[in-house]
Amino acid sequence: MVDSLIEWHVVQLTLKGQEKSGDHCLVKPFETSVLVAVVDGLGHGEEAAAAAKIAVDVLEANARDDVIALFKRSHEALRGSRGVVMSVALLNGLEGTMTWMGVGNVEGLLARANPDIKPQKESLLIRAGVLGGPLAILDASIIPIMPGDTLVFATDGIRSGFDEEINSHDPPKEIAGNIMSKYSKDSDDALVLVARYGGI
Ligand SMILES: [Mn+2]
Repeated sequence: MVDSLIEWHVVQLTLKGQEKSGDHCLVKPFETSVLVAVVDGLGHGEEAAAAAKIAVDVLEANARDDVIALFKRSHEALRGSRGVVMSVALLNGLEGTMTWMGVGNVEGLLARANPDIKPQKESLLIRAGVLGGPLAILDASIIPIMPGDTLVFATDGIRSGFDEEINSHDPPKEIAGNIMSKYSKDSDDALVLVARYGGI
């Protein structure tokens, strides 16, 4: 799919025997920015899916808030639920920046299109905790992004090490498909979202 700022694709797999996946995502485009989020409800099945939906609904309804506020609101709304882990990125086309943040273990990776930029790949620093449960103090980071850069979010139904699949010449759909087919576990729901920044 192509939104104003990014070309993106999501692939997901529901754990065998479950009707619903506990892994959800949201891509919310604005005129000059786009919010990208991946949420994993704790455990799997119905209750995990319900918790993930609460988080996505909060993000959707408050998408113009800053990233830390989004996590705080989600945390409040999730009290009494299973809880979720979540990673979020806000790509700002006017400033050429990405603010990203994670709690729990939704892995985030940014791969650079320009081969001269060091480092070529950056990992999202994730804080320990569960939204709706015990939580460390929140922390977001902001980095510059350039057209062609590729952002990947993956839930823990995907094994680590998939960064080898990320490059700037393959379309997001192909990258997402390759990661899912080579790195998905059989023991959990799995979701991988790939977004390529196009700039304004
Ligand atoms: Mn999971």
